Amino acid sequence: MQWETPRQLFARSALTSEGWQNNVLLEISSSGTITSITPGSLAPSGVATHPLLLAGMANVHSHAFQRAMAGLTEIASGAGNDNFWSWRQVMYLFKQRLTPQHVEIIAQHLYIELLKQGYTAVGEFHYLHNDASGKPYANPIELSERILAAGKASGIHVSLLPVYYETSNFGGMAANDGQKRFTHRLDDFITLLTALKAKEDTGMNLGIAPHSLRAVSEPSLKALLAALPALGMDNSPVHIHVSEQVKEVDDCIAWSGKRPVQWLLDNAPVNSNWCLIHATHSNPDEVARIAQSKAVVGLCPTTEANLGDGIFPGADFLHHQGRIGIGSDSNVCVSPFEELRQMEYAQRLITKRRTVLCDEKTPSVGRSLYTRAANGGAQAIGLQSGALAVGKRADIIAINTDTPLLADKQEDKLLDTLIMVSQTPPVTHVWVAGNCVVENGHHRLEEQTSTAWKKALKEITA
Ligand code: NGQ
Ligand code: ZN
Repeated sequence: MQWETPRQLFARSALTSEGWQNNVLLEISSSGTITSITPGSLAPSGVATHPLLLAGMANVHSHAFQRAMAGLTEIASGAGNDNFWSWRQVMYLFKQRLTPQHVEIIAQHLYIELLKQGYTAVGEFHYLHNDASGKPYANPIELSERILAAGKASGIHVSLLPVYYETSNFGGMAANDGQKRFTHRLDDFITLLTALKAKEDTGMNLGIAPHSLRAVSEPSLKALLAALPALGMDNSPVHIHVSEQVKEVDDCIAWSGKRPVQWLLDNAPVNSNWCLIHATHSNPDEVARIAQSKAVVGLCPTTEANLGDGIFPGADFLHHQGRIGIGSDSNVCVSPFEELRQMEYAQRLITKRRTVLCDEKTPSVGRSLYTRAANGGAQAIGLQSGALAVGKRADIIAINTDTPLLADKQEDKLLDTLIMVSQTPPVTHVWVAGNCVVENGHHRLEEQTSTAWKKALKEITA
């Protein structure tokens, strides 16, 4: 599909890598890179004036199919002990009903929603690989291709993170029945990576996701990492769920004598290519070590709240200059602004302080959260984006500031209001690598996609 590529964008105000600038003219190359940023310009004739431009946000962690079960897991079972693990049982049943067509339409619908709310890229932690009986599809990359098709149709950038999954718990325990759509043998997984690597182009980049230390044995994790250079993936993103639940920490200690983050940092070459998803139950030593590794912690505040995970020690991590990104994970929330608000509020509730995730250099909570998550998010999914700067991808959003809450506010106060105050999402335009995919709040496929989504949901829940 051809999207319109403007060569110039003009804004009265823009948050660039140099800070806030006024009357900014941005020029974009035909390949979708920002080639110049000139503050103090006049709007060229025929070029629209946007009130406010920001770098688009990367969503570092999504399980697209879970968008279709949002709201369906909120009725108590009656036993009084609903938790992450009982939610997971429901999710395992739900995913059994999904056909490849369902996977594609759910993802396409989700990606349009993400774009309309201001995300310009998504790290899809993709672990549905097999059919409902656990057999590979005739085309073993069928479901990965469905995700990529959804990305193409929507126009969002997809960083595809195929999941390697083999065990049900630490120490090589066999995968259970609920996990049969996820599992591979290591050589088959490497074949899958080879096939997907050949599809890597401007619209997609490939990483890997060993699911968790629970789901991947130590020898397989090491063999998988050792296979990356031959695949041309030495610098590709590596994402892993780690230390999300207390039970996972306890099980890891029982298996190895170490906590999960500690075990990972001791046994894997964690560096700036890595993204540790959740890392919720990290102790002060682990927090300092993650920051030092330059890995990004992929925080998913709304899902972590929804699933009763706990709260990551964010204040301590920022104090160590730790890098963060945000993920919509189970997709109960599709707004980057709401995700960041929940992140800050969780920190306030646990520290009993205000204005937590910021520092003297960037005292605005909104600006601190936004710039950290945009930069860290781009790093985590391997994209040159996350800031308005020459040489970065033109992943950009425009905000309507002519609303009761935003009018008459400027710069940091504007961003603080956008993030910390609940309001109608004011994103008007979204460009992904320079292509305009949301225009005046509208995506050209939204009506037909929502019709297809409703039909799919009917089939799935029938
Ligand atoms: C997931 N959800 O991969 O969808 C997990 C549950 C698991 C989150 N981690 C499955 N939020 O961890 O085994
Ligand atoms: Zn997850």
